[in-house]
Amino acid sequence: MTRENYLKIMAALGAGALLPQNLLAELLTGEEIKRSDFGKDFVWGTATAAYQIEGGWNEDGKSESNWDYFTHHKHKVKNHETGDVADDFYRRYESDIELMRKMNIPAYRFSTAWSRILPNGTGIVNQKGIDFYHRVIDKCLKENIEPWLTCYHWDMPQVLEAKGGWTNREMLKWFEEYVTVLAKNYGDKVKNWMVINEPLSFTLAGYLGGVNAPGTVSFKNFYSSIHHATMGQSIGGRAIRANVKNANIGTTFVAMPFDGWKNKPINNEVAKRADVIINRMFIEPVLGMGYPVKDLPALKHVVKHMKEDDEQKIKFDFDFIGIQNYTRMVMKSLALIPLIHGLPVNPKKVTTQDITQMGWEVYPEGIYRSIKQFAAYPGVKKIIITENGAGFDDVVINGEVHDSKRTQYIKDYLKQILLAKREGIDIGGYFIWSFMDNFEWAEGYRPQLGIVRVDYKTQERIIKDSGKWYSEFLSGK
Ligand code: GCO
Repeated sequence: MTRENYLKIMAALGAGALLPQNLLAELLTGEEIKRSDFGKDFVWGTATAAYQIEGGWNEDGKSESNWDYFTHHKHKVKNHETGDVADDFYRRYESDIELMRKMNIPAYRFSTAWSRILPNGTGIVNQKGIDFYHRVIDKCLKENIEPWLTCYHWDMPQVLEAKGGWTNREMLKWFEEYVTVLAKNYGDKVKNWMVINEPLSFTLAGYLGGVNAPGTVSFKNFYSSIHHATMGQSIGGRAIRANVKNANIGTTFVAMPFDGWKNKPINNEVAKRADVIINRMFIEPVLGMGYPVKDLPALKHVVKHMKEDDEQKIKFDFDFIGIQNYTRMVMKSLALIPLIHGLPVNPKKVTTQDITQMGWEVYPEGIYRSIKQFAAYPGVKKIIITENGAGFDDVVINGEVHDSKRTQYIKDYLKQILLAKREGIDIGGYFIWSFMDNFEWAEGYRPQLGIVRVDYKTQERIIKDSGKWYSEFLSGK
């Protein structure tokens, strides 16, 4: 989500002072990181999501998804762009996975499109959809790339969204059925699973902010979808546990630190409220801590949706927690704004560092702080960085992309991850967002977050300098 969209949402929602920079980080300055610094078992990968790369939106029995519907009918995406073709991964998955291999990338995080698997949302399974992901998974295995499967990265069959999607409690059954189909079909081959990608994003941006599918602007929808998505995490986790032997099960969250502008108490309070919404709301119930209502009384509107047994069913013992960090936000009080009573300050005011195409401050310490915050929960066993990356304006010069800012970004964030690891936190892996440029939701195709460039006219791929750096780093010791 861009900063502008965050602002819109924060404005609807109700949304700092700079913490001193992490002193310890200075210890790392100048040190070149090596793959071996992270240990032998550390998982290195890149990530994508179905709707952002696949295209083939109505091929082989796939039904219309909520994102197909949203891009075709709501015209809220920049330049009215759609994922109809995207990176054409549906046809090019073989050469794309071969490219990953060529780049020495050992793990690939991708998601499946519910609308390919169960076009009606529930019921009849579409064998051609099932087969597509078998081919993707088999190709990964053949190339010695470990598949990491995300069950839900924001796209569902439109028939279900039309019934309210995550705002409808029936979703708990629909979702369980879908995840069970995935687990039963792919469980022999795929051992690493993530249930839901960033529940915050589709509940906040989709049901309240109106900028993602389905595009509603409703507190009522927001509150009900929060509870059902939170439950979905555990329900999905249990469905995988029941059907996949030796599964490594996680789920992924937005993770970013919030500071109060100029460290003023009133702004720090805003930062605390934003922290509840963005970082705490979806994980704490799963860990058995309940919704953080004490720190944000408005969450009583979420709790209202709890039914008998939900308190038990909402818990799940995840093997790992995926955290996705790009930036941090500095918050300033604005009483009129509901819920959070503040807004993020323009990052230009808080940093002299680069701002990415998404309007996000480059803030490497943020990933360290988020890791520390999530690792502090006693119920969190292991952390995996399931997304991190940056969008910058890339230029092709003689068939090359010299994206030095992106390479520097990745190196600087990796140093901070190493720092947290050296403090004894169990961090199991790192996935760059993204393997290749792709459809960036409400922003369309302008933001380029890939380490591989995609020319959308020709579908040509060019490994950017950042991709070359990653591949060299991975081949090293
Ligand atoms: C997310 C999604 C990705 C985005 C990426 C850049 O975290 O928002 O998982 O699909 O493309 O984060 O915004």
